Amino acid sequence: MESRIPGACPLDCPDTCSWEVTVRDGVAVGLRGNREHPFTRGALCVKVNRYLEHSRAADRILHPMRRVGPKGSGRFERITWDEALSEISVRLTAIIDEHGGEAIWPYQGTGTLGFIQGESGQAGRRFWNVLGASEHDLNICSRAGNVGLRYTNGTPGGMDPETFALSRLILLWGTNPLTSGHHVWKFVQDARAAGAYVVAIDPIRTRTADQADEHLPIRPGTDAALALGLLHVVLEEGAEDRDYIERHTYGWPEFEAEIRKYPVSRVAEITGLPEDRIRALGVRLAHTRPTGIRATMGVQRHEGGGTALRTIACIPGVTGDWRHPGGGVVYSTSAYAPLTVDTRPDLLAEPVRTLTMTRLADQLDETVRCLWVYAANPVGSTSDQNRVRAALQRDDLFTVVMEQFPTDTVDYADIVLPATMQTEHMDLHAGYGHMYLVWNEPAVEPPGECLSTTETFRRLARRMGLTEPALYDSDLELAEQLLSGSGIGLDVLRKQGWARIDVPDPFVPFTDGFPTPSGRLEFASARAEADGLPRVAGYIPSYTARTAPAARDHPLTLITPAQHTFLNTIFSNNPELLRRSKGPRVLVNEADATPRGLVDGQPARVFNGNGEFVAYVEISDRVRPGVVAAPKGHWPKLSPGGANPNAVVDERDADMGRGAVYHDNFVEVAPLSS
Ligand SMILES: Nc1nc2c(c(=O)[nH]1)N[C@H]1C(S)=C(S)[C@@H](COP(=O)(O)OP(=O)(O)OC[C@H]3O[C@@H](n4cnc5c(=O)[nH]c(N)nc54)[C@H](O)[C@@H]3O)O[C@H]1N2
Ligand SMILES: Nc1nc2c(c(=O)[nH]1)N[C@H]1C(S)=C(S)[C@@H](COP(=O)(O)OP(=O)(O)OC[C@H]3O[C@@H](n4cnc5c(=O)[nH]c(N)nc54)[C@H](O)[C@@H]3O)O[C@H]1N2
Ligand code: SF4
Ligand SMILES: [Mo]
Repeated sequence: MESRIPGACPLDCPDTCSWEVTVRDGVAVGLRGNREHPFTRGALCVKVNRYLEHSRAADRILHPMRRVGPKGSGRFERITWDEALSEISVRLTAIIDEHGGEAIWPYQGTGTLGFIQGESGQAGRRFWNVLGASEHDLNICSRAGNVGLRYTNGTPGGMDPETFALSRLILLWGTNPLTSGHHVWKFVQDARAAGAYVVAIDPIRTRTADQADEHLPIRPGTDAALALGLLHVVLEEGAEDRDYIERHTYGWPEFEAEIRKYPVSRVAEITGLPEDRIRALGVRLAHTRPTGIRATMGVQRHEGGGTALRTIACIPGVTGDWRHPGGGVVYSTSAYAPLTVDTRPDLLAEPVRTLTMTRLADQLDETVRCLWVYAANPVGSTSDQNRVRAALQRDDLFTVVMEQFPTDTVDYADIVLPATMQTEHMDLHAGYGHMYLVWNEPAVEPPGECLSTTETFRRLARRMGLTEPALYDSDLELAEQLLSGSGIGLDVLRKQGWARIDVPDPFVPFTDGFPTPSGRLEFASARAEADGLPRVAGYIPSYTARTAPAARDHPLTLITPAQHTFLNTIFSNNPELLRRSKGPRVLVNEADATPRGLVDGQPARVFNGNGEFVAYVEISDRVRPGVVAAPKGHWPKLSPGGANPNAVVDERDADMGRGAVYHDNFVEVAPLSS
C-alpha cells in the first residue's frame, strides 16, 4: 500500500516548504516538494532532499539515556522512559522546593519552528508556567531587526515575497537567498525577465551576489549609512514622493535633516564603496518604481543591526514604494500568521524572570539549577562557546536535553530524551518568507522510543501529578486552538496541506495605514526615544565599524554566515553534506593572507581573546580585505580543534532586543603550525 502524506519542512528557513512524503508499507520511501504549493513549486533544497536519509541515520538517538561519564564526555547508559520520567520528576520537584520554579531555564531553540511542537508556539510553555519556570527569550535569530522595523512600520511584516516578480529594482540587502532560502529566487527571475535590475549588498560575494546584476561589497555594519546616502541622492534628484511623505509618514523634517548629513562622499568613506557606485544606485532608486528590498537576518547580526533595519525601512517611505505591488521592504512575514498562540500565562502563580537565549554563558549561574534544552544546540550555536561549556560543567546543574542526534550539547546532559523528527509527529507551520500556513501530518511511526515535544510534556506532567487540564490537550486540539481565529478550517488544511493567509493577491501592505502610534510610517519615533534610542532613524556603526584600527587587538572582522549544506547545526553530522561543505573554512582576501603566511587549503587558527577555532584557508576575492568569513553550523566535536566559529563570537548585545552579534567580531588568523 502506498500513500502520499502532506507535510512541512520544520527548519528555521524563511521558505517553510510544503512537502509530500510517499509511504509504502509504513516506511517513508520518498520526499519531494509539493508541486501545487505556489512558493515551494515542487522543490526542496540540497539539505532537506536528504531528510529521510537523515531520519534513519545510524547516530539517531532512539532511547532515553542517563549520563555515566563526566559532563561533556558524552558517555551514557540506556534507561527506560519510566526511569527517565521518575528521575526527572524527583529532580524537578526538589529543585522547585529548594530554589523555586525560576531555577528552571527552559531553553528552547529553533530546531523546529512548528506551532505545535516547536518555537513558534512555544511548545511546552504551559507546562513551564504550571511549574513557575523562568521565561526564555528566544532572541537568537531575528530580534534586533524585528524591533528596528517595529519603530518604523509598527511591525516586522512587509511585502509578500511573491510580489518581487513585480519589482523593477530589487535590492538584496544582507541576504543570501540562494543559500538561505532559495524559493524567492523564482520571483526575482520573473522580475528580471521583465527587465528588473538586481543588486546584492553584502560584504561577501555570495552565490546570490554572483547571480545579481551588481554587487556592492559594503564594509560590515555600515548599512544604515548606505541607506541614508542613497536617500541623499534621491533628494538631490528631487525624486522623493512628497505626497506620500505628507499623507503617510511621520517625522519627515527631522529625518530629512538626518539624510542631509550623509552626502555620497561621506557615505563612501563609511561604507568603503566607491562614490560613483553609490550615486548610480541612488539615481536608480530615485527613478525606478517599484523598488523591492529584501533584507534578512544577516544585516542585523551586528551592534547597530536593529538601527540598520529601522533605517532601511524608511526608504519606501521616501520613495512612496508602498503604493505599488512589488514595492517596499520585507524582512519576515511571520507577523501575518493568523494563529492564536496561547501559552496560558494565567497558569503562572506569580510573575517570573526572563532569561535571554543570547546570554547563556552570562546567565547560566547558580540561580539556575535545571537547564532544559529542546530543539537547540547551544554549544554549537550560541556565542562564546568556551564560557558556555564552562557553565554547563557545573555539578549542581541538572541538564536535560531532548534531541534527535548526539550533539555537543547532548554531551553535557544528565538525561537525554529521544525526540521525533518531522515525518513522525503532527505540526502546523507558517512561513517567515511567504504567506501560507502549512500542515504537517505524521507520515510514519517514530523509530525506537522517540516521542514528540508535546507527548513528552504530557507524560511528564502526568508523572508529576499535575492536574491542570490545559497540559493534556491533544495535538489536534492544539491545532484547533491555533486556527480558531484564522478563518481556515482544520479539515481543509489537512486535506490540501496548505492554505494562503487571507490577504489579497497581489498583496500591498499598509494600504490602511501603519500599526504605529501615529498610524503612519515613522521616520521619527517617540517609542524609540522612550526606549533610550535616537528619536530619528539614522546610523549606528557596528562594533567592528566603529573601532579605530589602532584600538583593535585583533584586526580582522569575522562574518559567520549560513553554510550552504547545513541548517544551523542540523545536517552537520550527515556524512555527505559534511563532505560537500568541504570542512570548516575561512575565506581570506589575498591582501590579508600574504602577510600572514596563510596558504590556500591549509588549516589556520582563527582566534581572539575569547578562544579559537581551526578552519581551512580559502584565499578568495569573495571577501573584502580586512574581512574574513567562516560559515556557521559545523559541530565542534566534528571539527579539527573541537570548536566552531562561536568560540570567538562575543556575548555582546545588538542595539535592540539583545540580539546576537554573530557578524561583528574581531579576530586574527595564523597558520596552524605557528
Ligand atoms: N543553507 C542554510 N540556510 C539557512 C541557514 C543555514 O544555516 N544554512 N540558516 C537559516 C536561518 S537560522 C536564518 S535566520 C536565515 C538567515 O538568512 P540570512 O539573512 O541570509 O543569513 P546570513 O547568512 O547570516 O546573512 C546573509 C548575508 O548577510 C551578509 N552580511 C553580514 N554582515 C553584513 C552587513 O553588515 N551588511 C550587509 N549588507 N550584509 C551583511 C553575510 O555576508 C551573508 O551573506 O537563513 C536560514 N537558512
Ligand atoms: N556563528 C553564528 N552562530 C549562529 C548564527 C550565525 O549566523 N552565526 N545564527 C544563529 C541563528 S539565526 C539561529 S536561528 C541559531 C540556531 O541555534 P539553535 O536554536 O540552537 O539551533 P540548532 O543549532 O540548529 O540546533 C537545533 C537542534 O534541535 C534539534 N531538533 C530539530 N528538531 C527537533 C524537534 O522536533 N525536537 C527536538 N527536541 N529537537 C529537535 C536538532 O537535532 C538540532 O540539534 O543559531 C545561531 N548561531
Ligand atoms: S530548509 Fe528551507 S528551502 Fe530547504 S526544504 Fe526547508 S524550507 Fe525548503
Ligand atoms: Mo535563525
